[in-house]
Amino acid sequence: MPIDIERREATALVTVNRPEALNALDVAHLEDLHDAVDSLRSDDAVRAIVLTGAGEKAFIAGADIKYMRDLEVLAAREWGALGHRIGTMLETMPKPTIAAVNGFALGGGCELALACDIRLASANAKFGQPEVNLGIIPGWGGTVRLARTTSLGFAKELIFSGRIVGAAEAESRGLVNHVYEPGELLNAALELADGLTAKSPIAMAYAKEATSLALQGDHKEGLETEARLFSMLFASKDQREGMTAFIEKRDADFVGR
Ligand code: DAK
Repeated sequence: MPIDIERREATALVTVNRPEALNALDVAHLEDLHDAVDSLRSDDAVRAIVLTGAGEKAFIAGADIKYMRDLEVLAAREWGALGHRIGTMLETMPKPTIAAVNGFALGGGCELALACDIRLASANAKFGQPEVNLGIIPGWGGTVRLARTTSLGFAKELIFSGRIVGAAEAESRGLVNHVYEPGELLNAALELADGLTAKSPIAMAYAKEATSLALQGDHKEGLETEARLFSMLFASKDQREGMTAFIEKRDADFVGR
């Protein structure tokens, strides 16, 4: 299968499976990744998603350069739109998405990691937007999300120069949340995801919706959205259950309503 989906209770592990090409995304892999993310997005049994790459060398080494070389303008536009749809789904679906970056995350690979809510990396991970070396620019959200996640100056430096950075520098810039030894990364990502699946899914969805507004749109509107979502949770069973569980000194059993 181009993309493997492994369900581990409420966590879905999605693996791009093309290690012989460092998990570069050709049409089959990009379309399959789109369908996988789309189906998990609307599956209520799935409460968190971990995205990674097969093998020990790469997360995703970008869009497939051999495929893209002969694209014409309209086909390039469609190719860009498909990658954008995946990024937007990862970014906006009402459940957390975690990138477990286990090696090269270049070009489109870095962009898909950036579309996830949280990025964990192995110590051998490498990040970059080297599109400029191919005569193009990032086309799956990198120009916007890299700047929003790190800083405008750092994003411009990486995008203009194509420079590849290691995990330690990525961590120091806020591009990744934590760095692990390669053998520990996947377990750490799954453990984090499993922990998030135990929270109230409705509180998680609202937390993601409100926090995602932090760096976009109007500040006042963001605060109003937070206030609206916060108060709406007081109509949920999960708010009553979470607070009752605290008072009764037991674990909460959330139902997502
Ligand atoms: N595409 C196709 N094949 C790739 C690939 C890629 N991005 N990356 C690696 N491979 C393949 C290699 O061709 C090689 O296959 P064979 O030649 O053996 O058949 C195999 O993977 C192993 O790679 P290497 O032999 O090169 O391995 P090394 O360890 O020596 O080097 C490397 C690893 C990651 C430094 C090197 O492979 C590399 O530089 N790869 C390219 C990285 C890159 O430039 N990535 C960004 C791609 S551009 C758009 C929207 C989005 C995009 C574009 C347009 N529109 C809106 C239109 C996105 C663009 C990109 O992602």
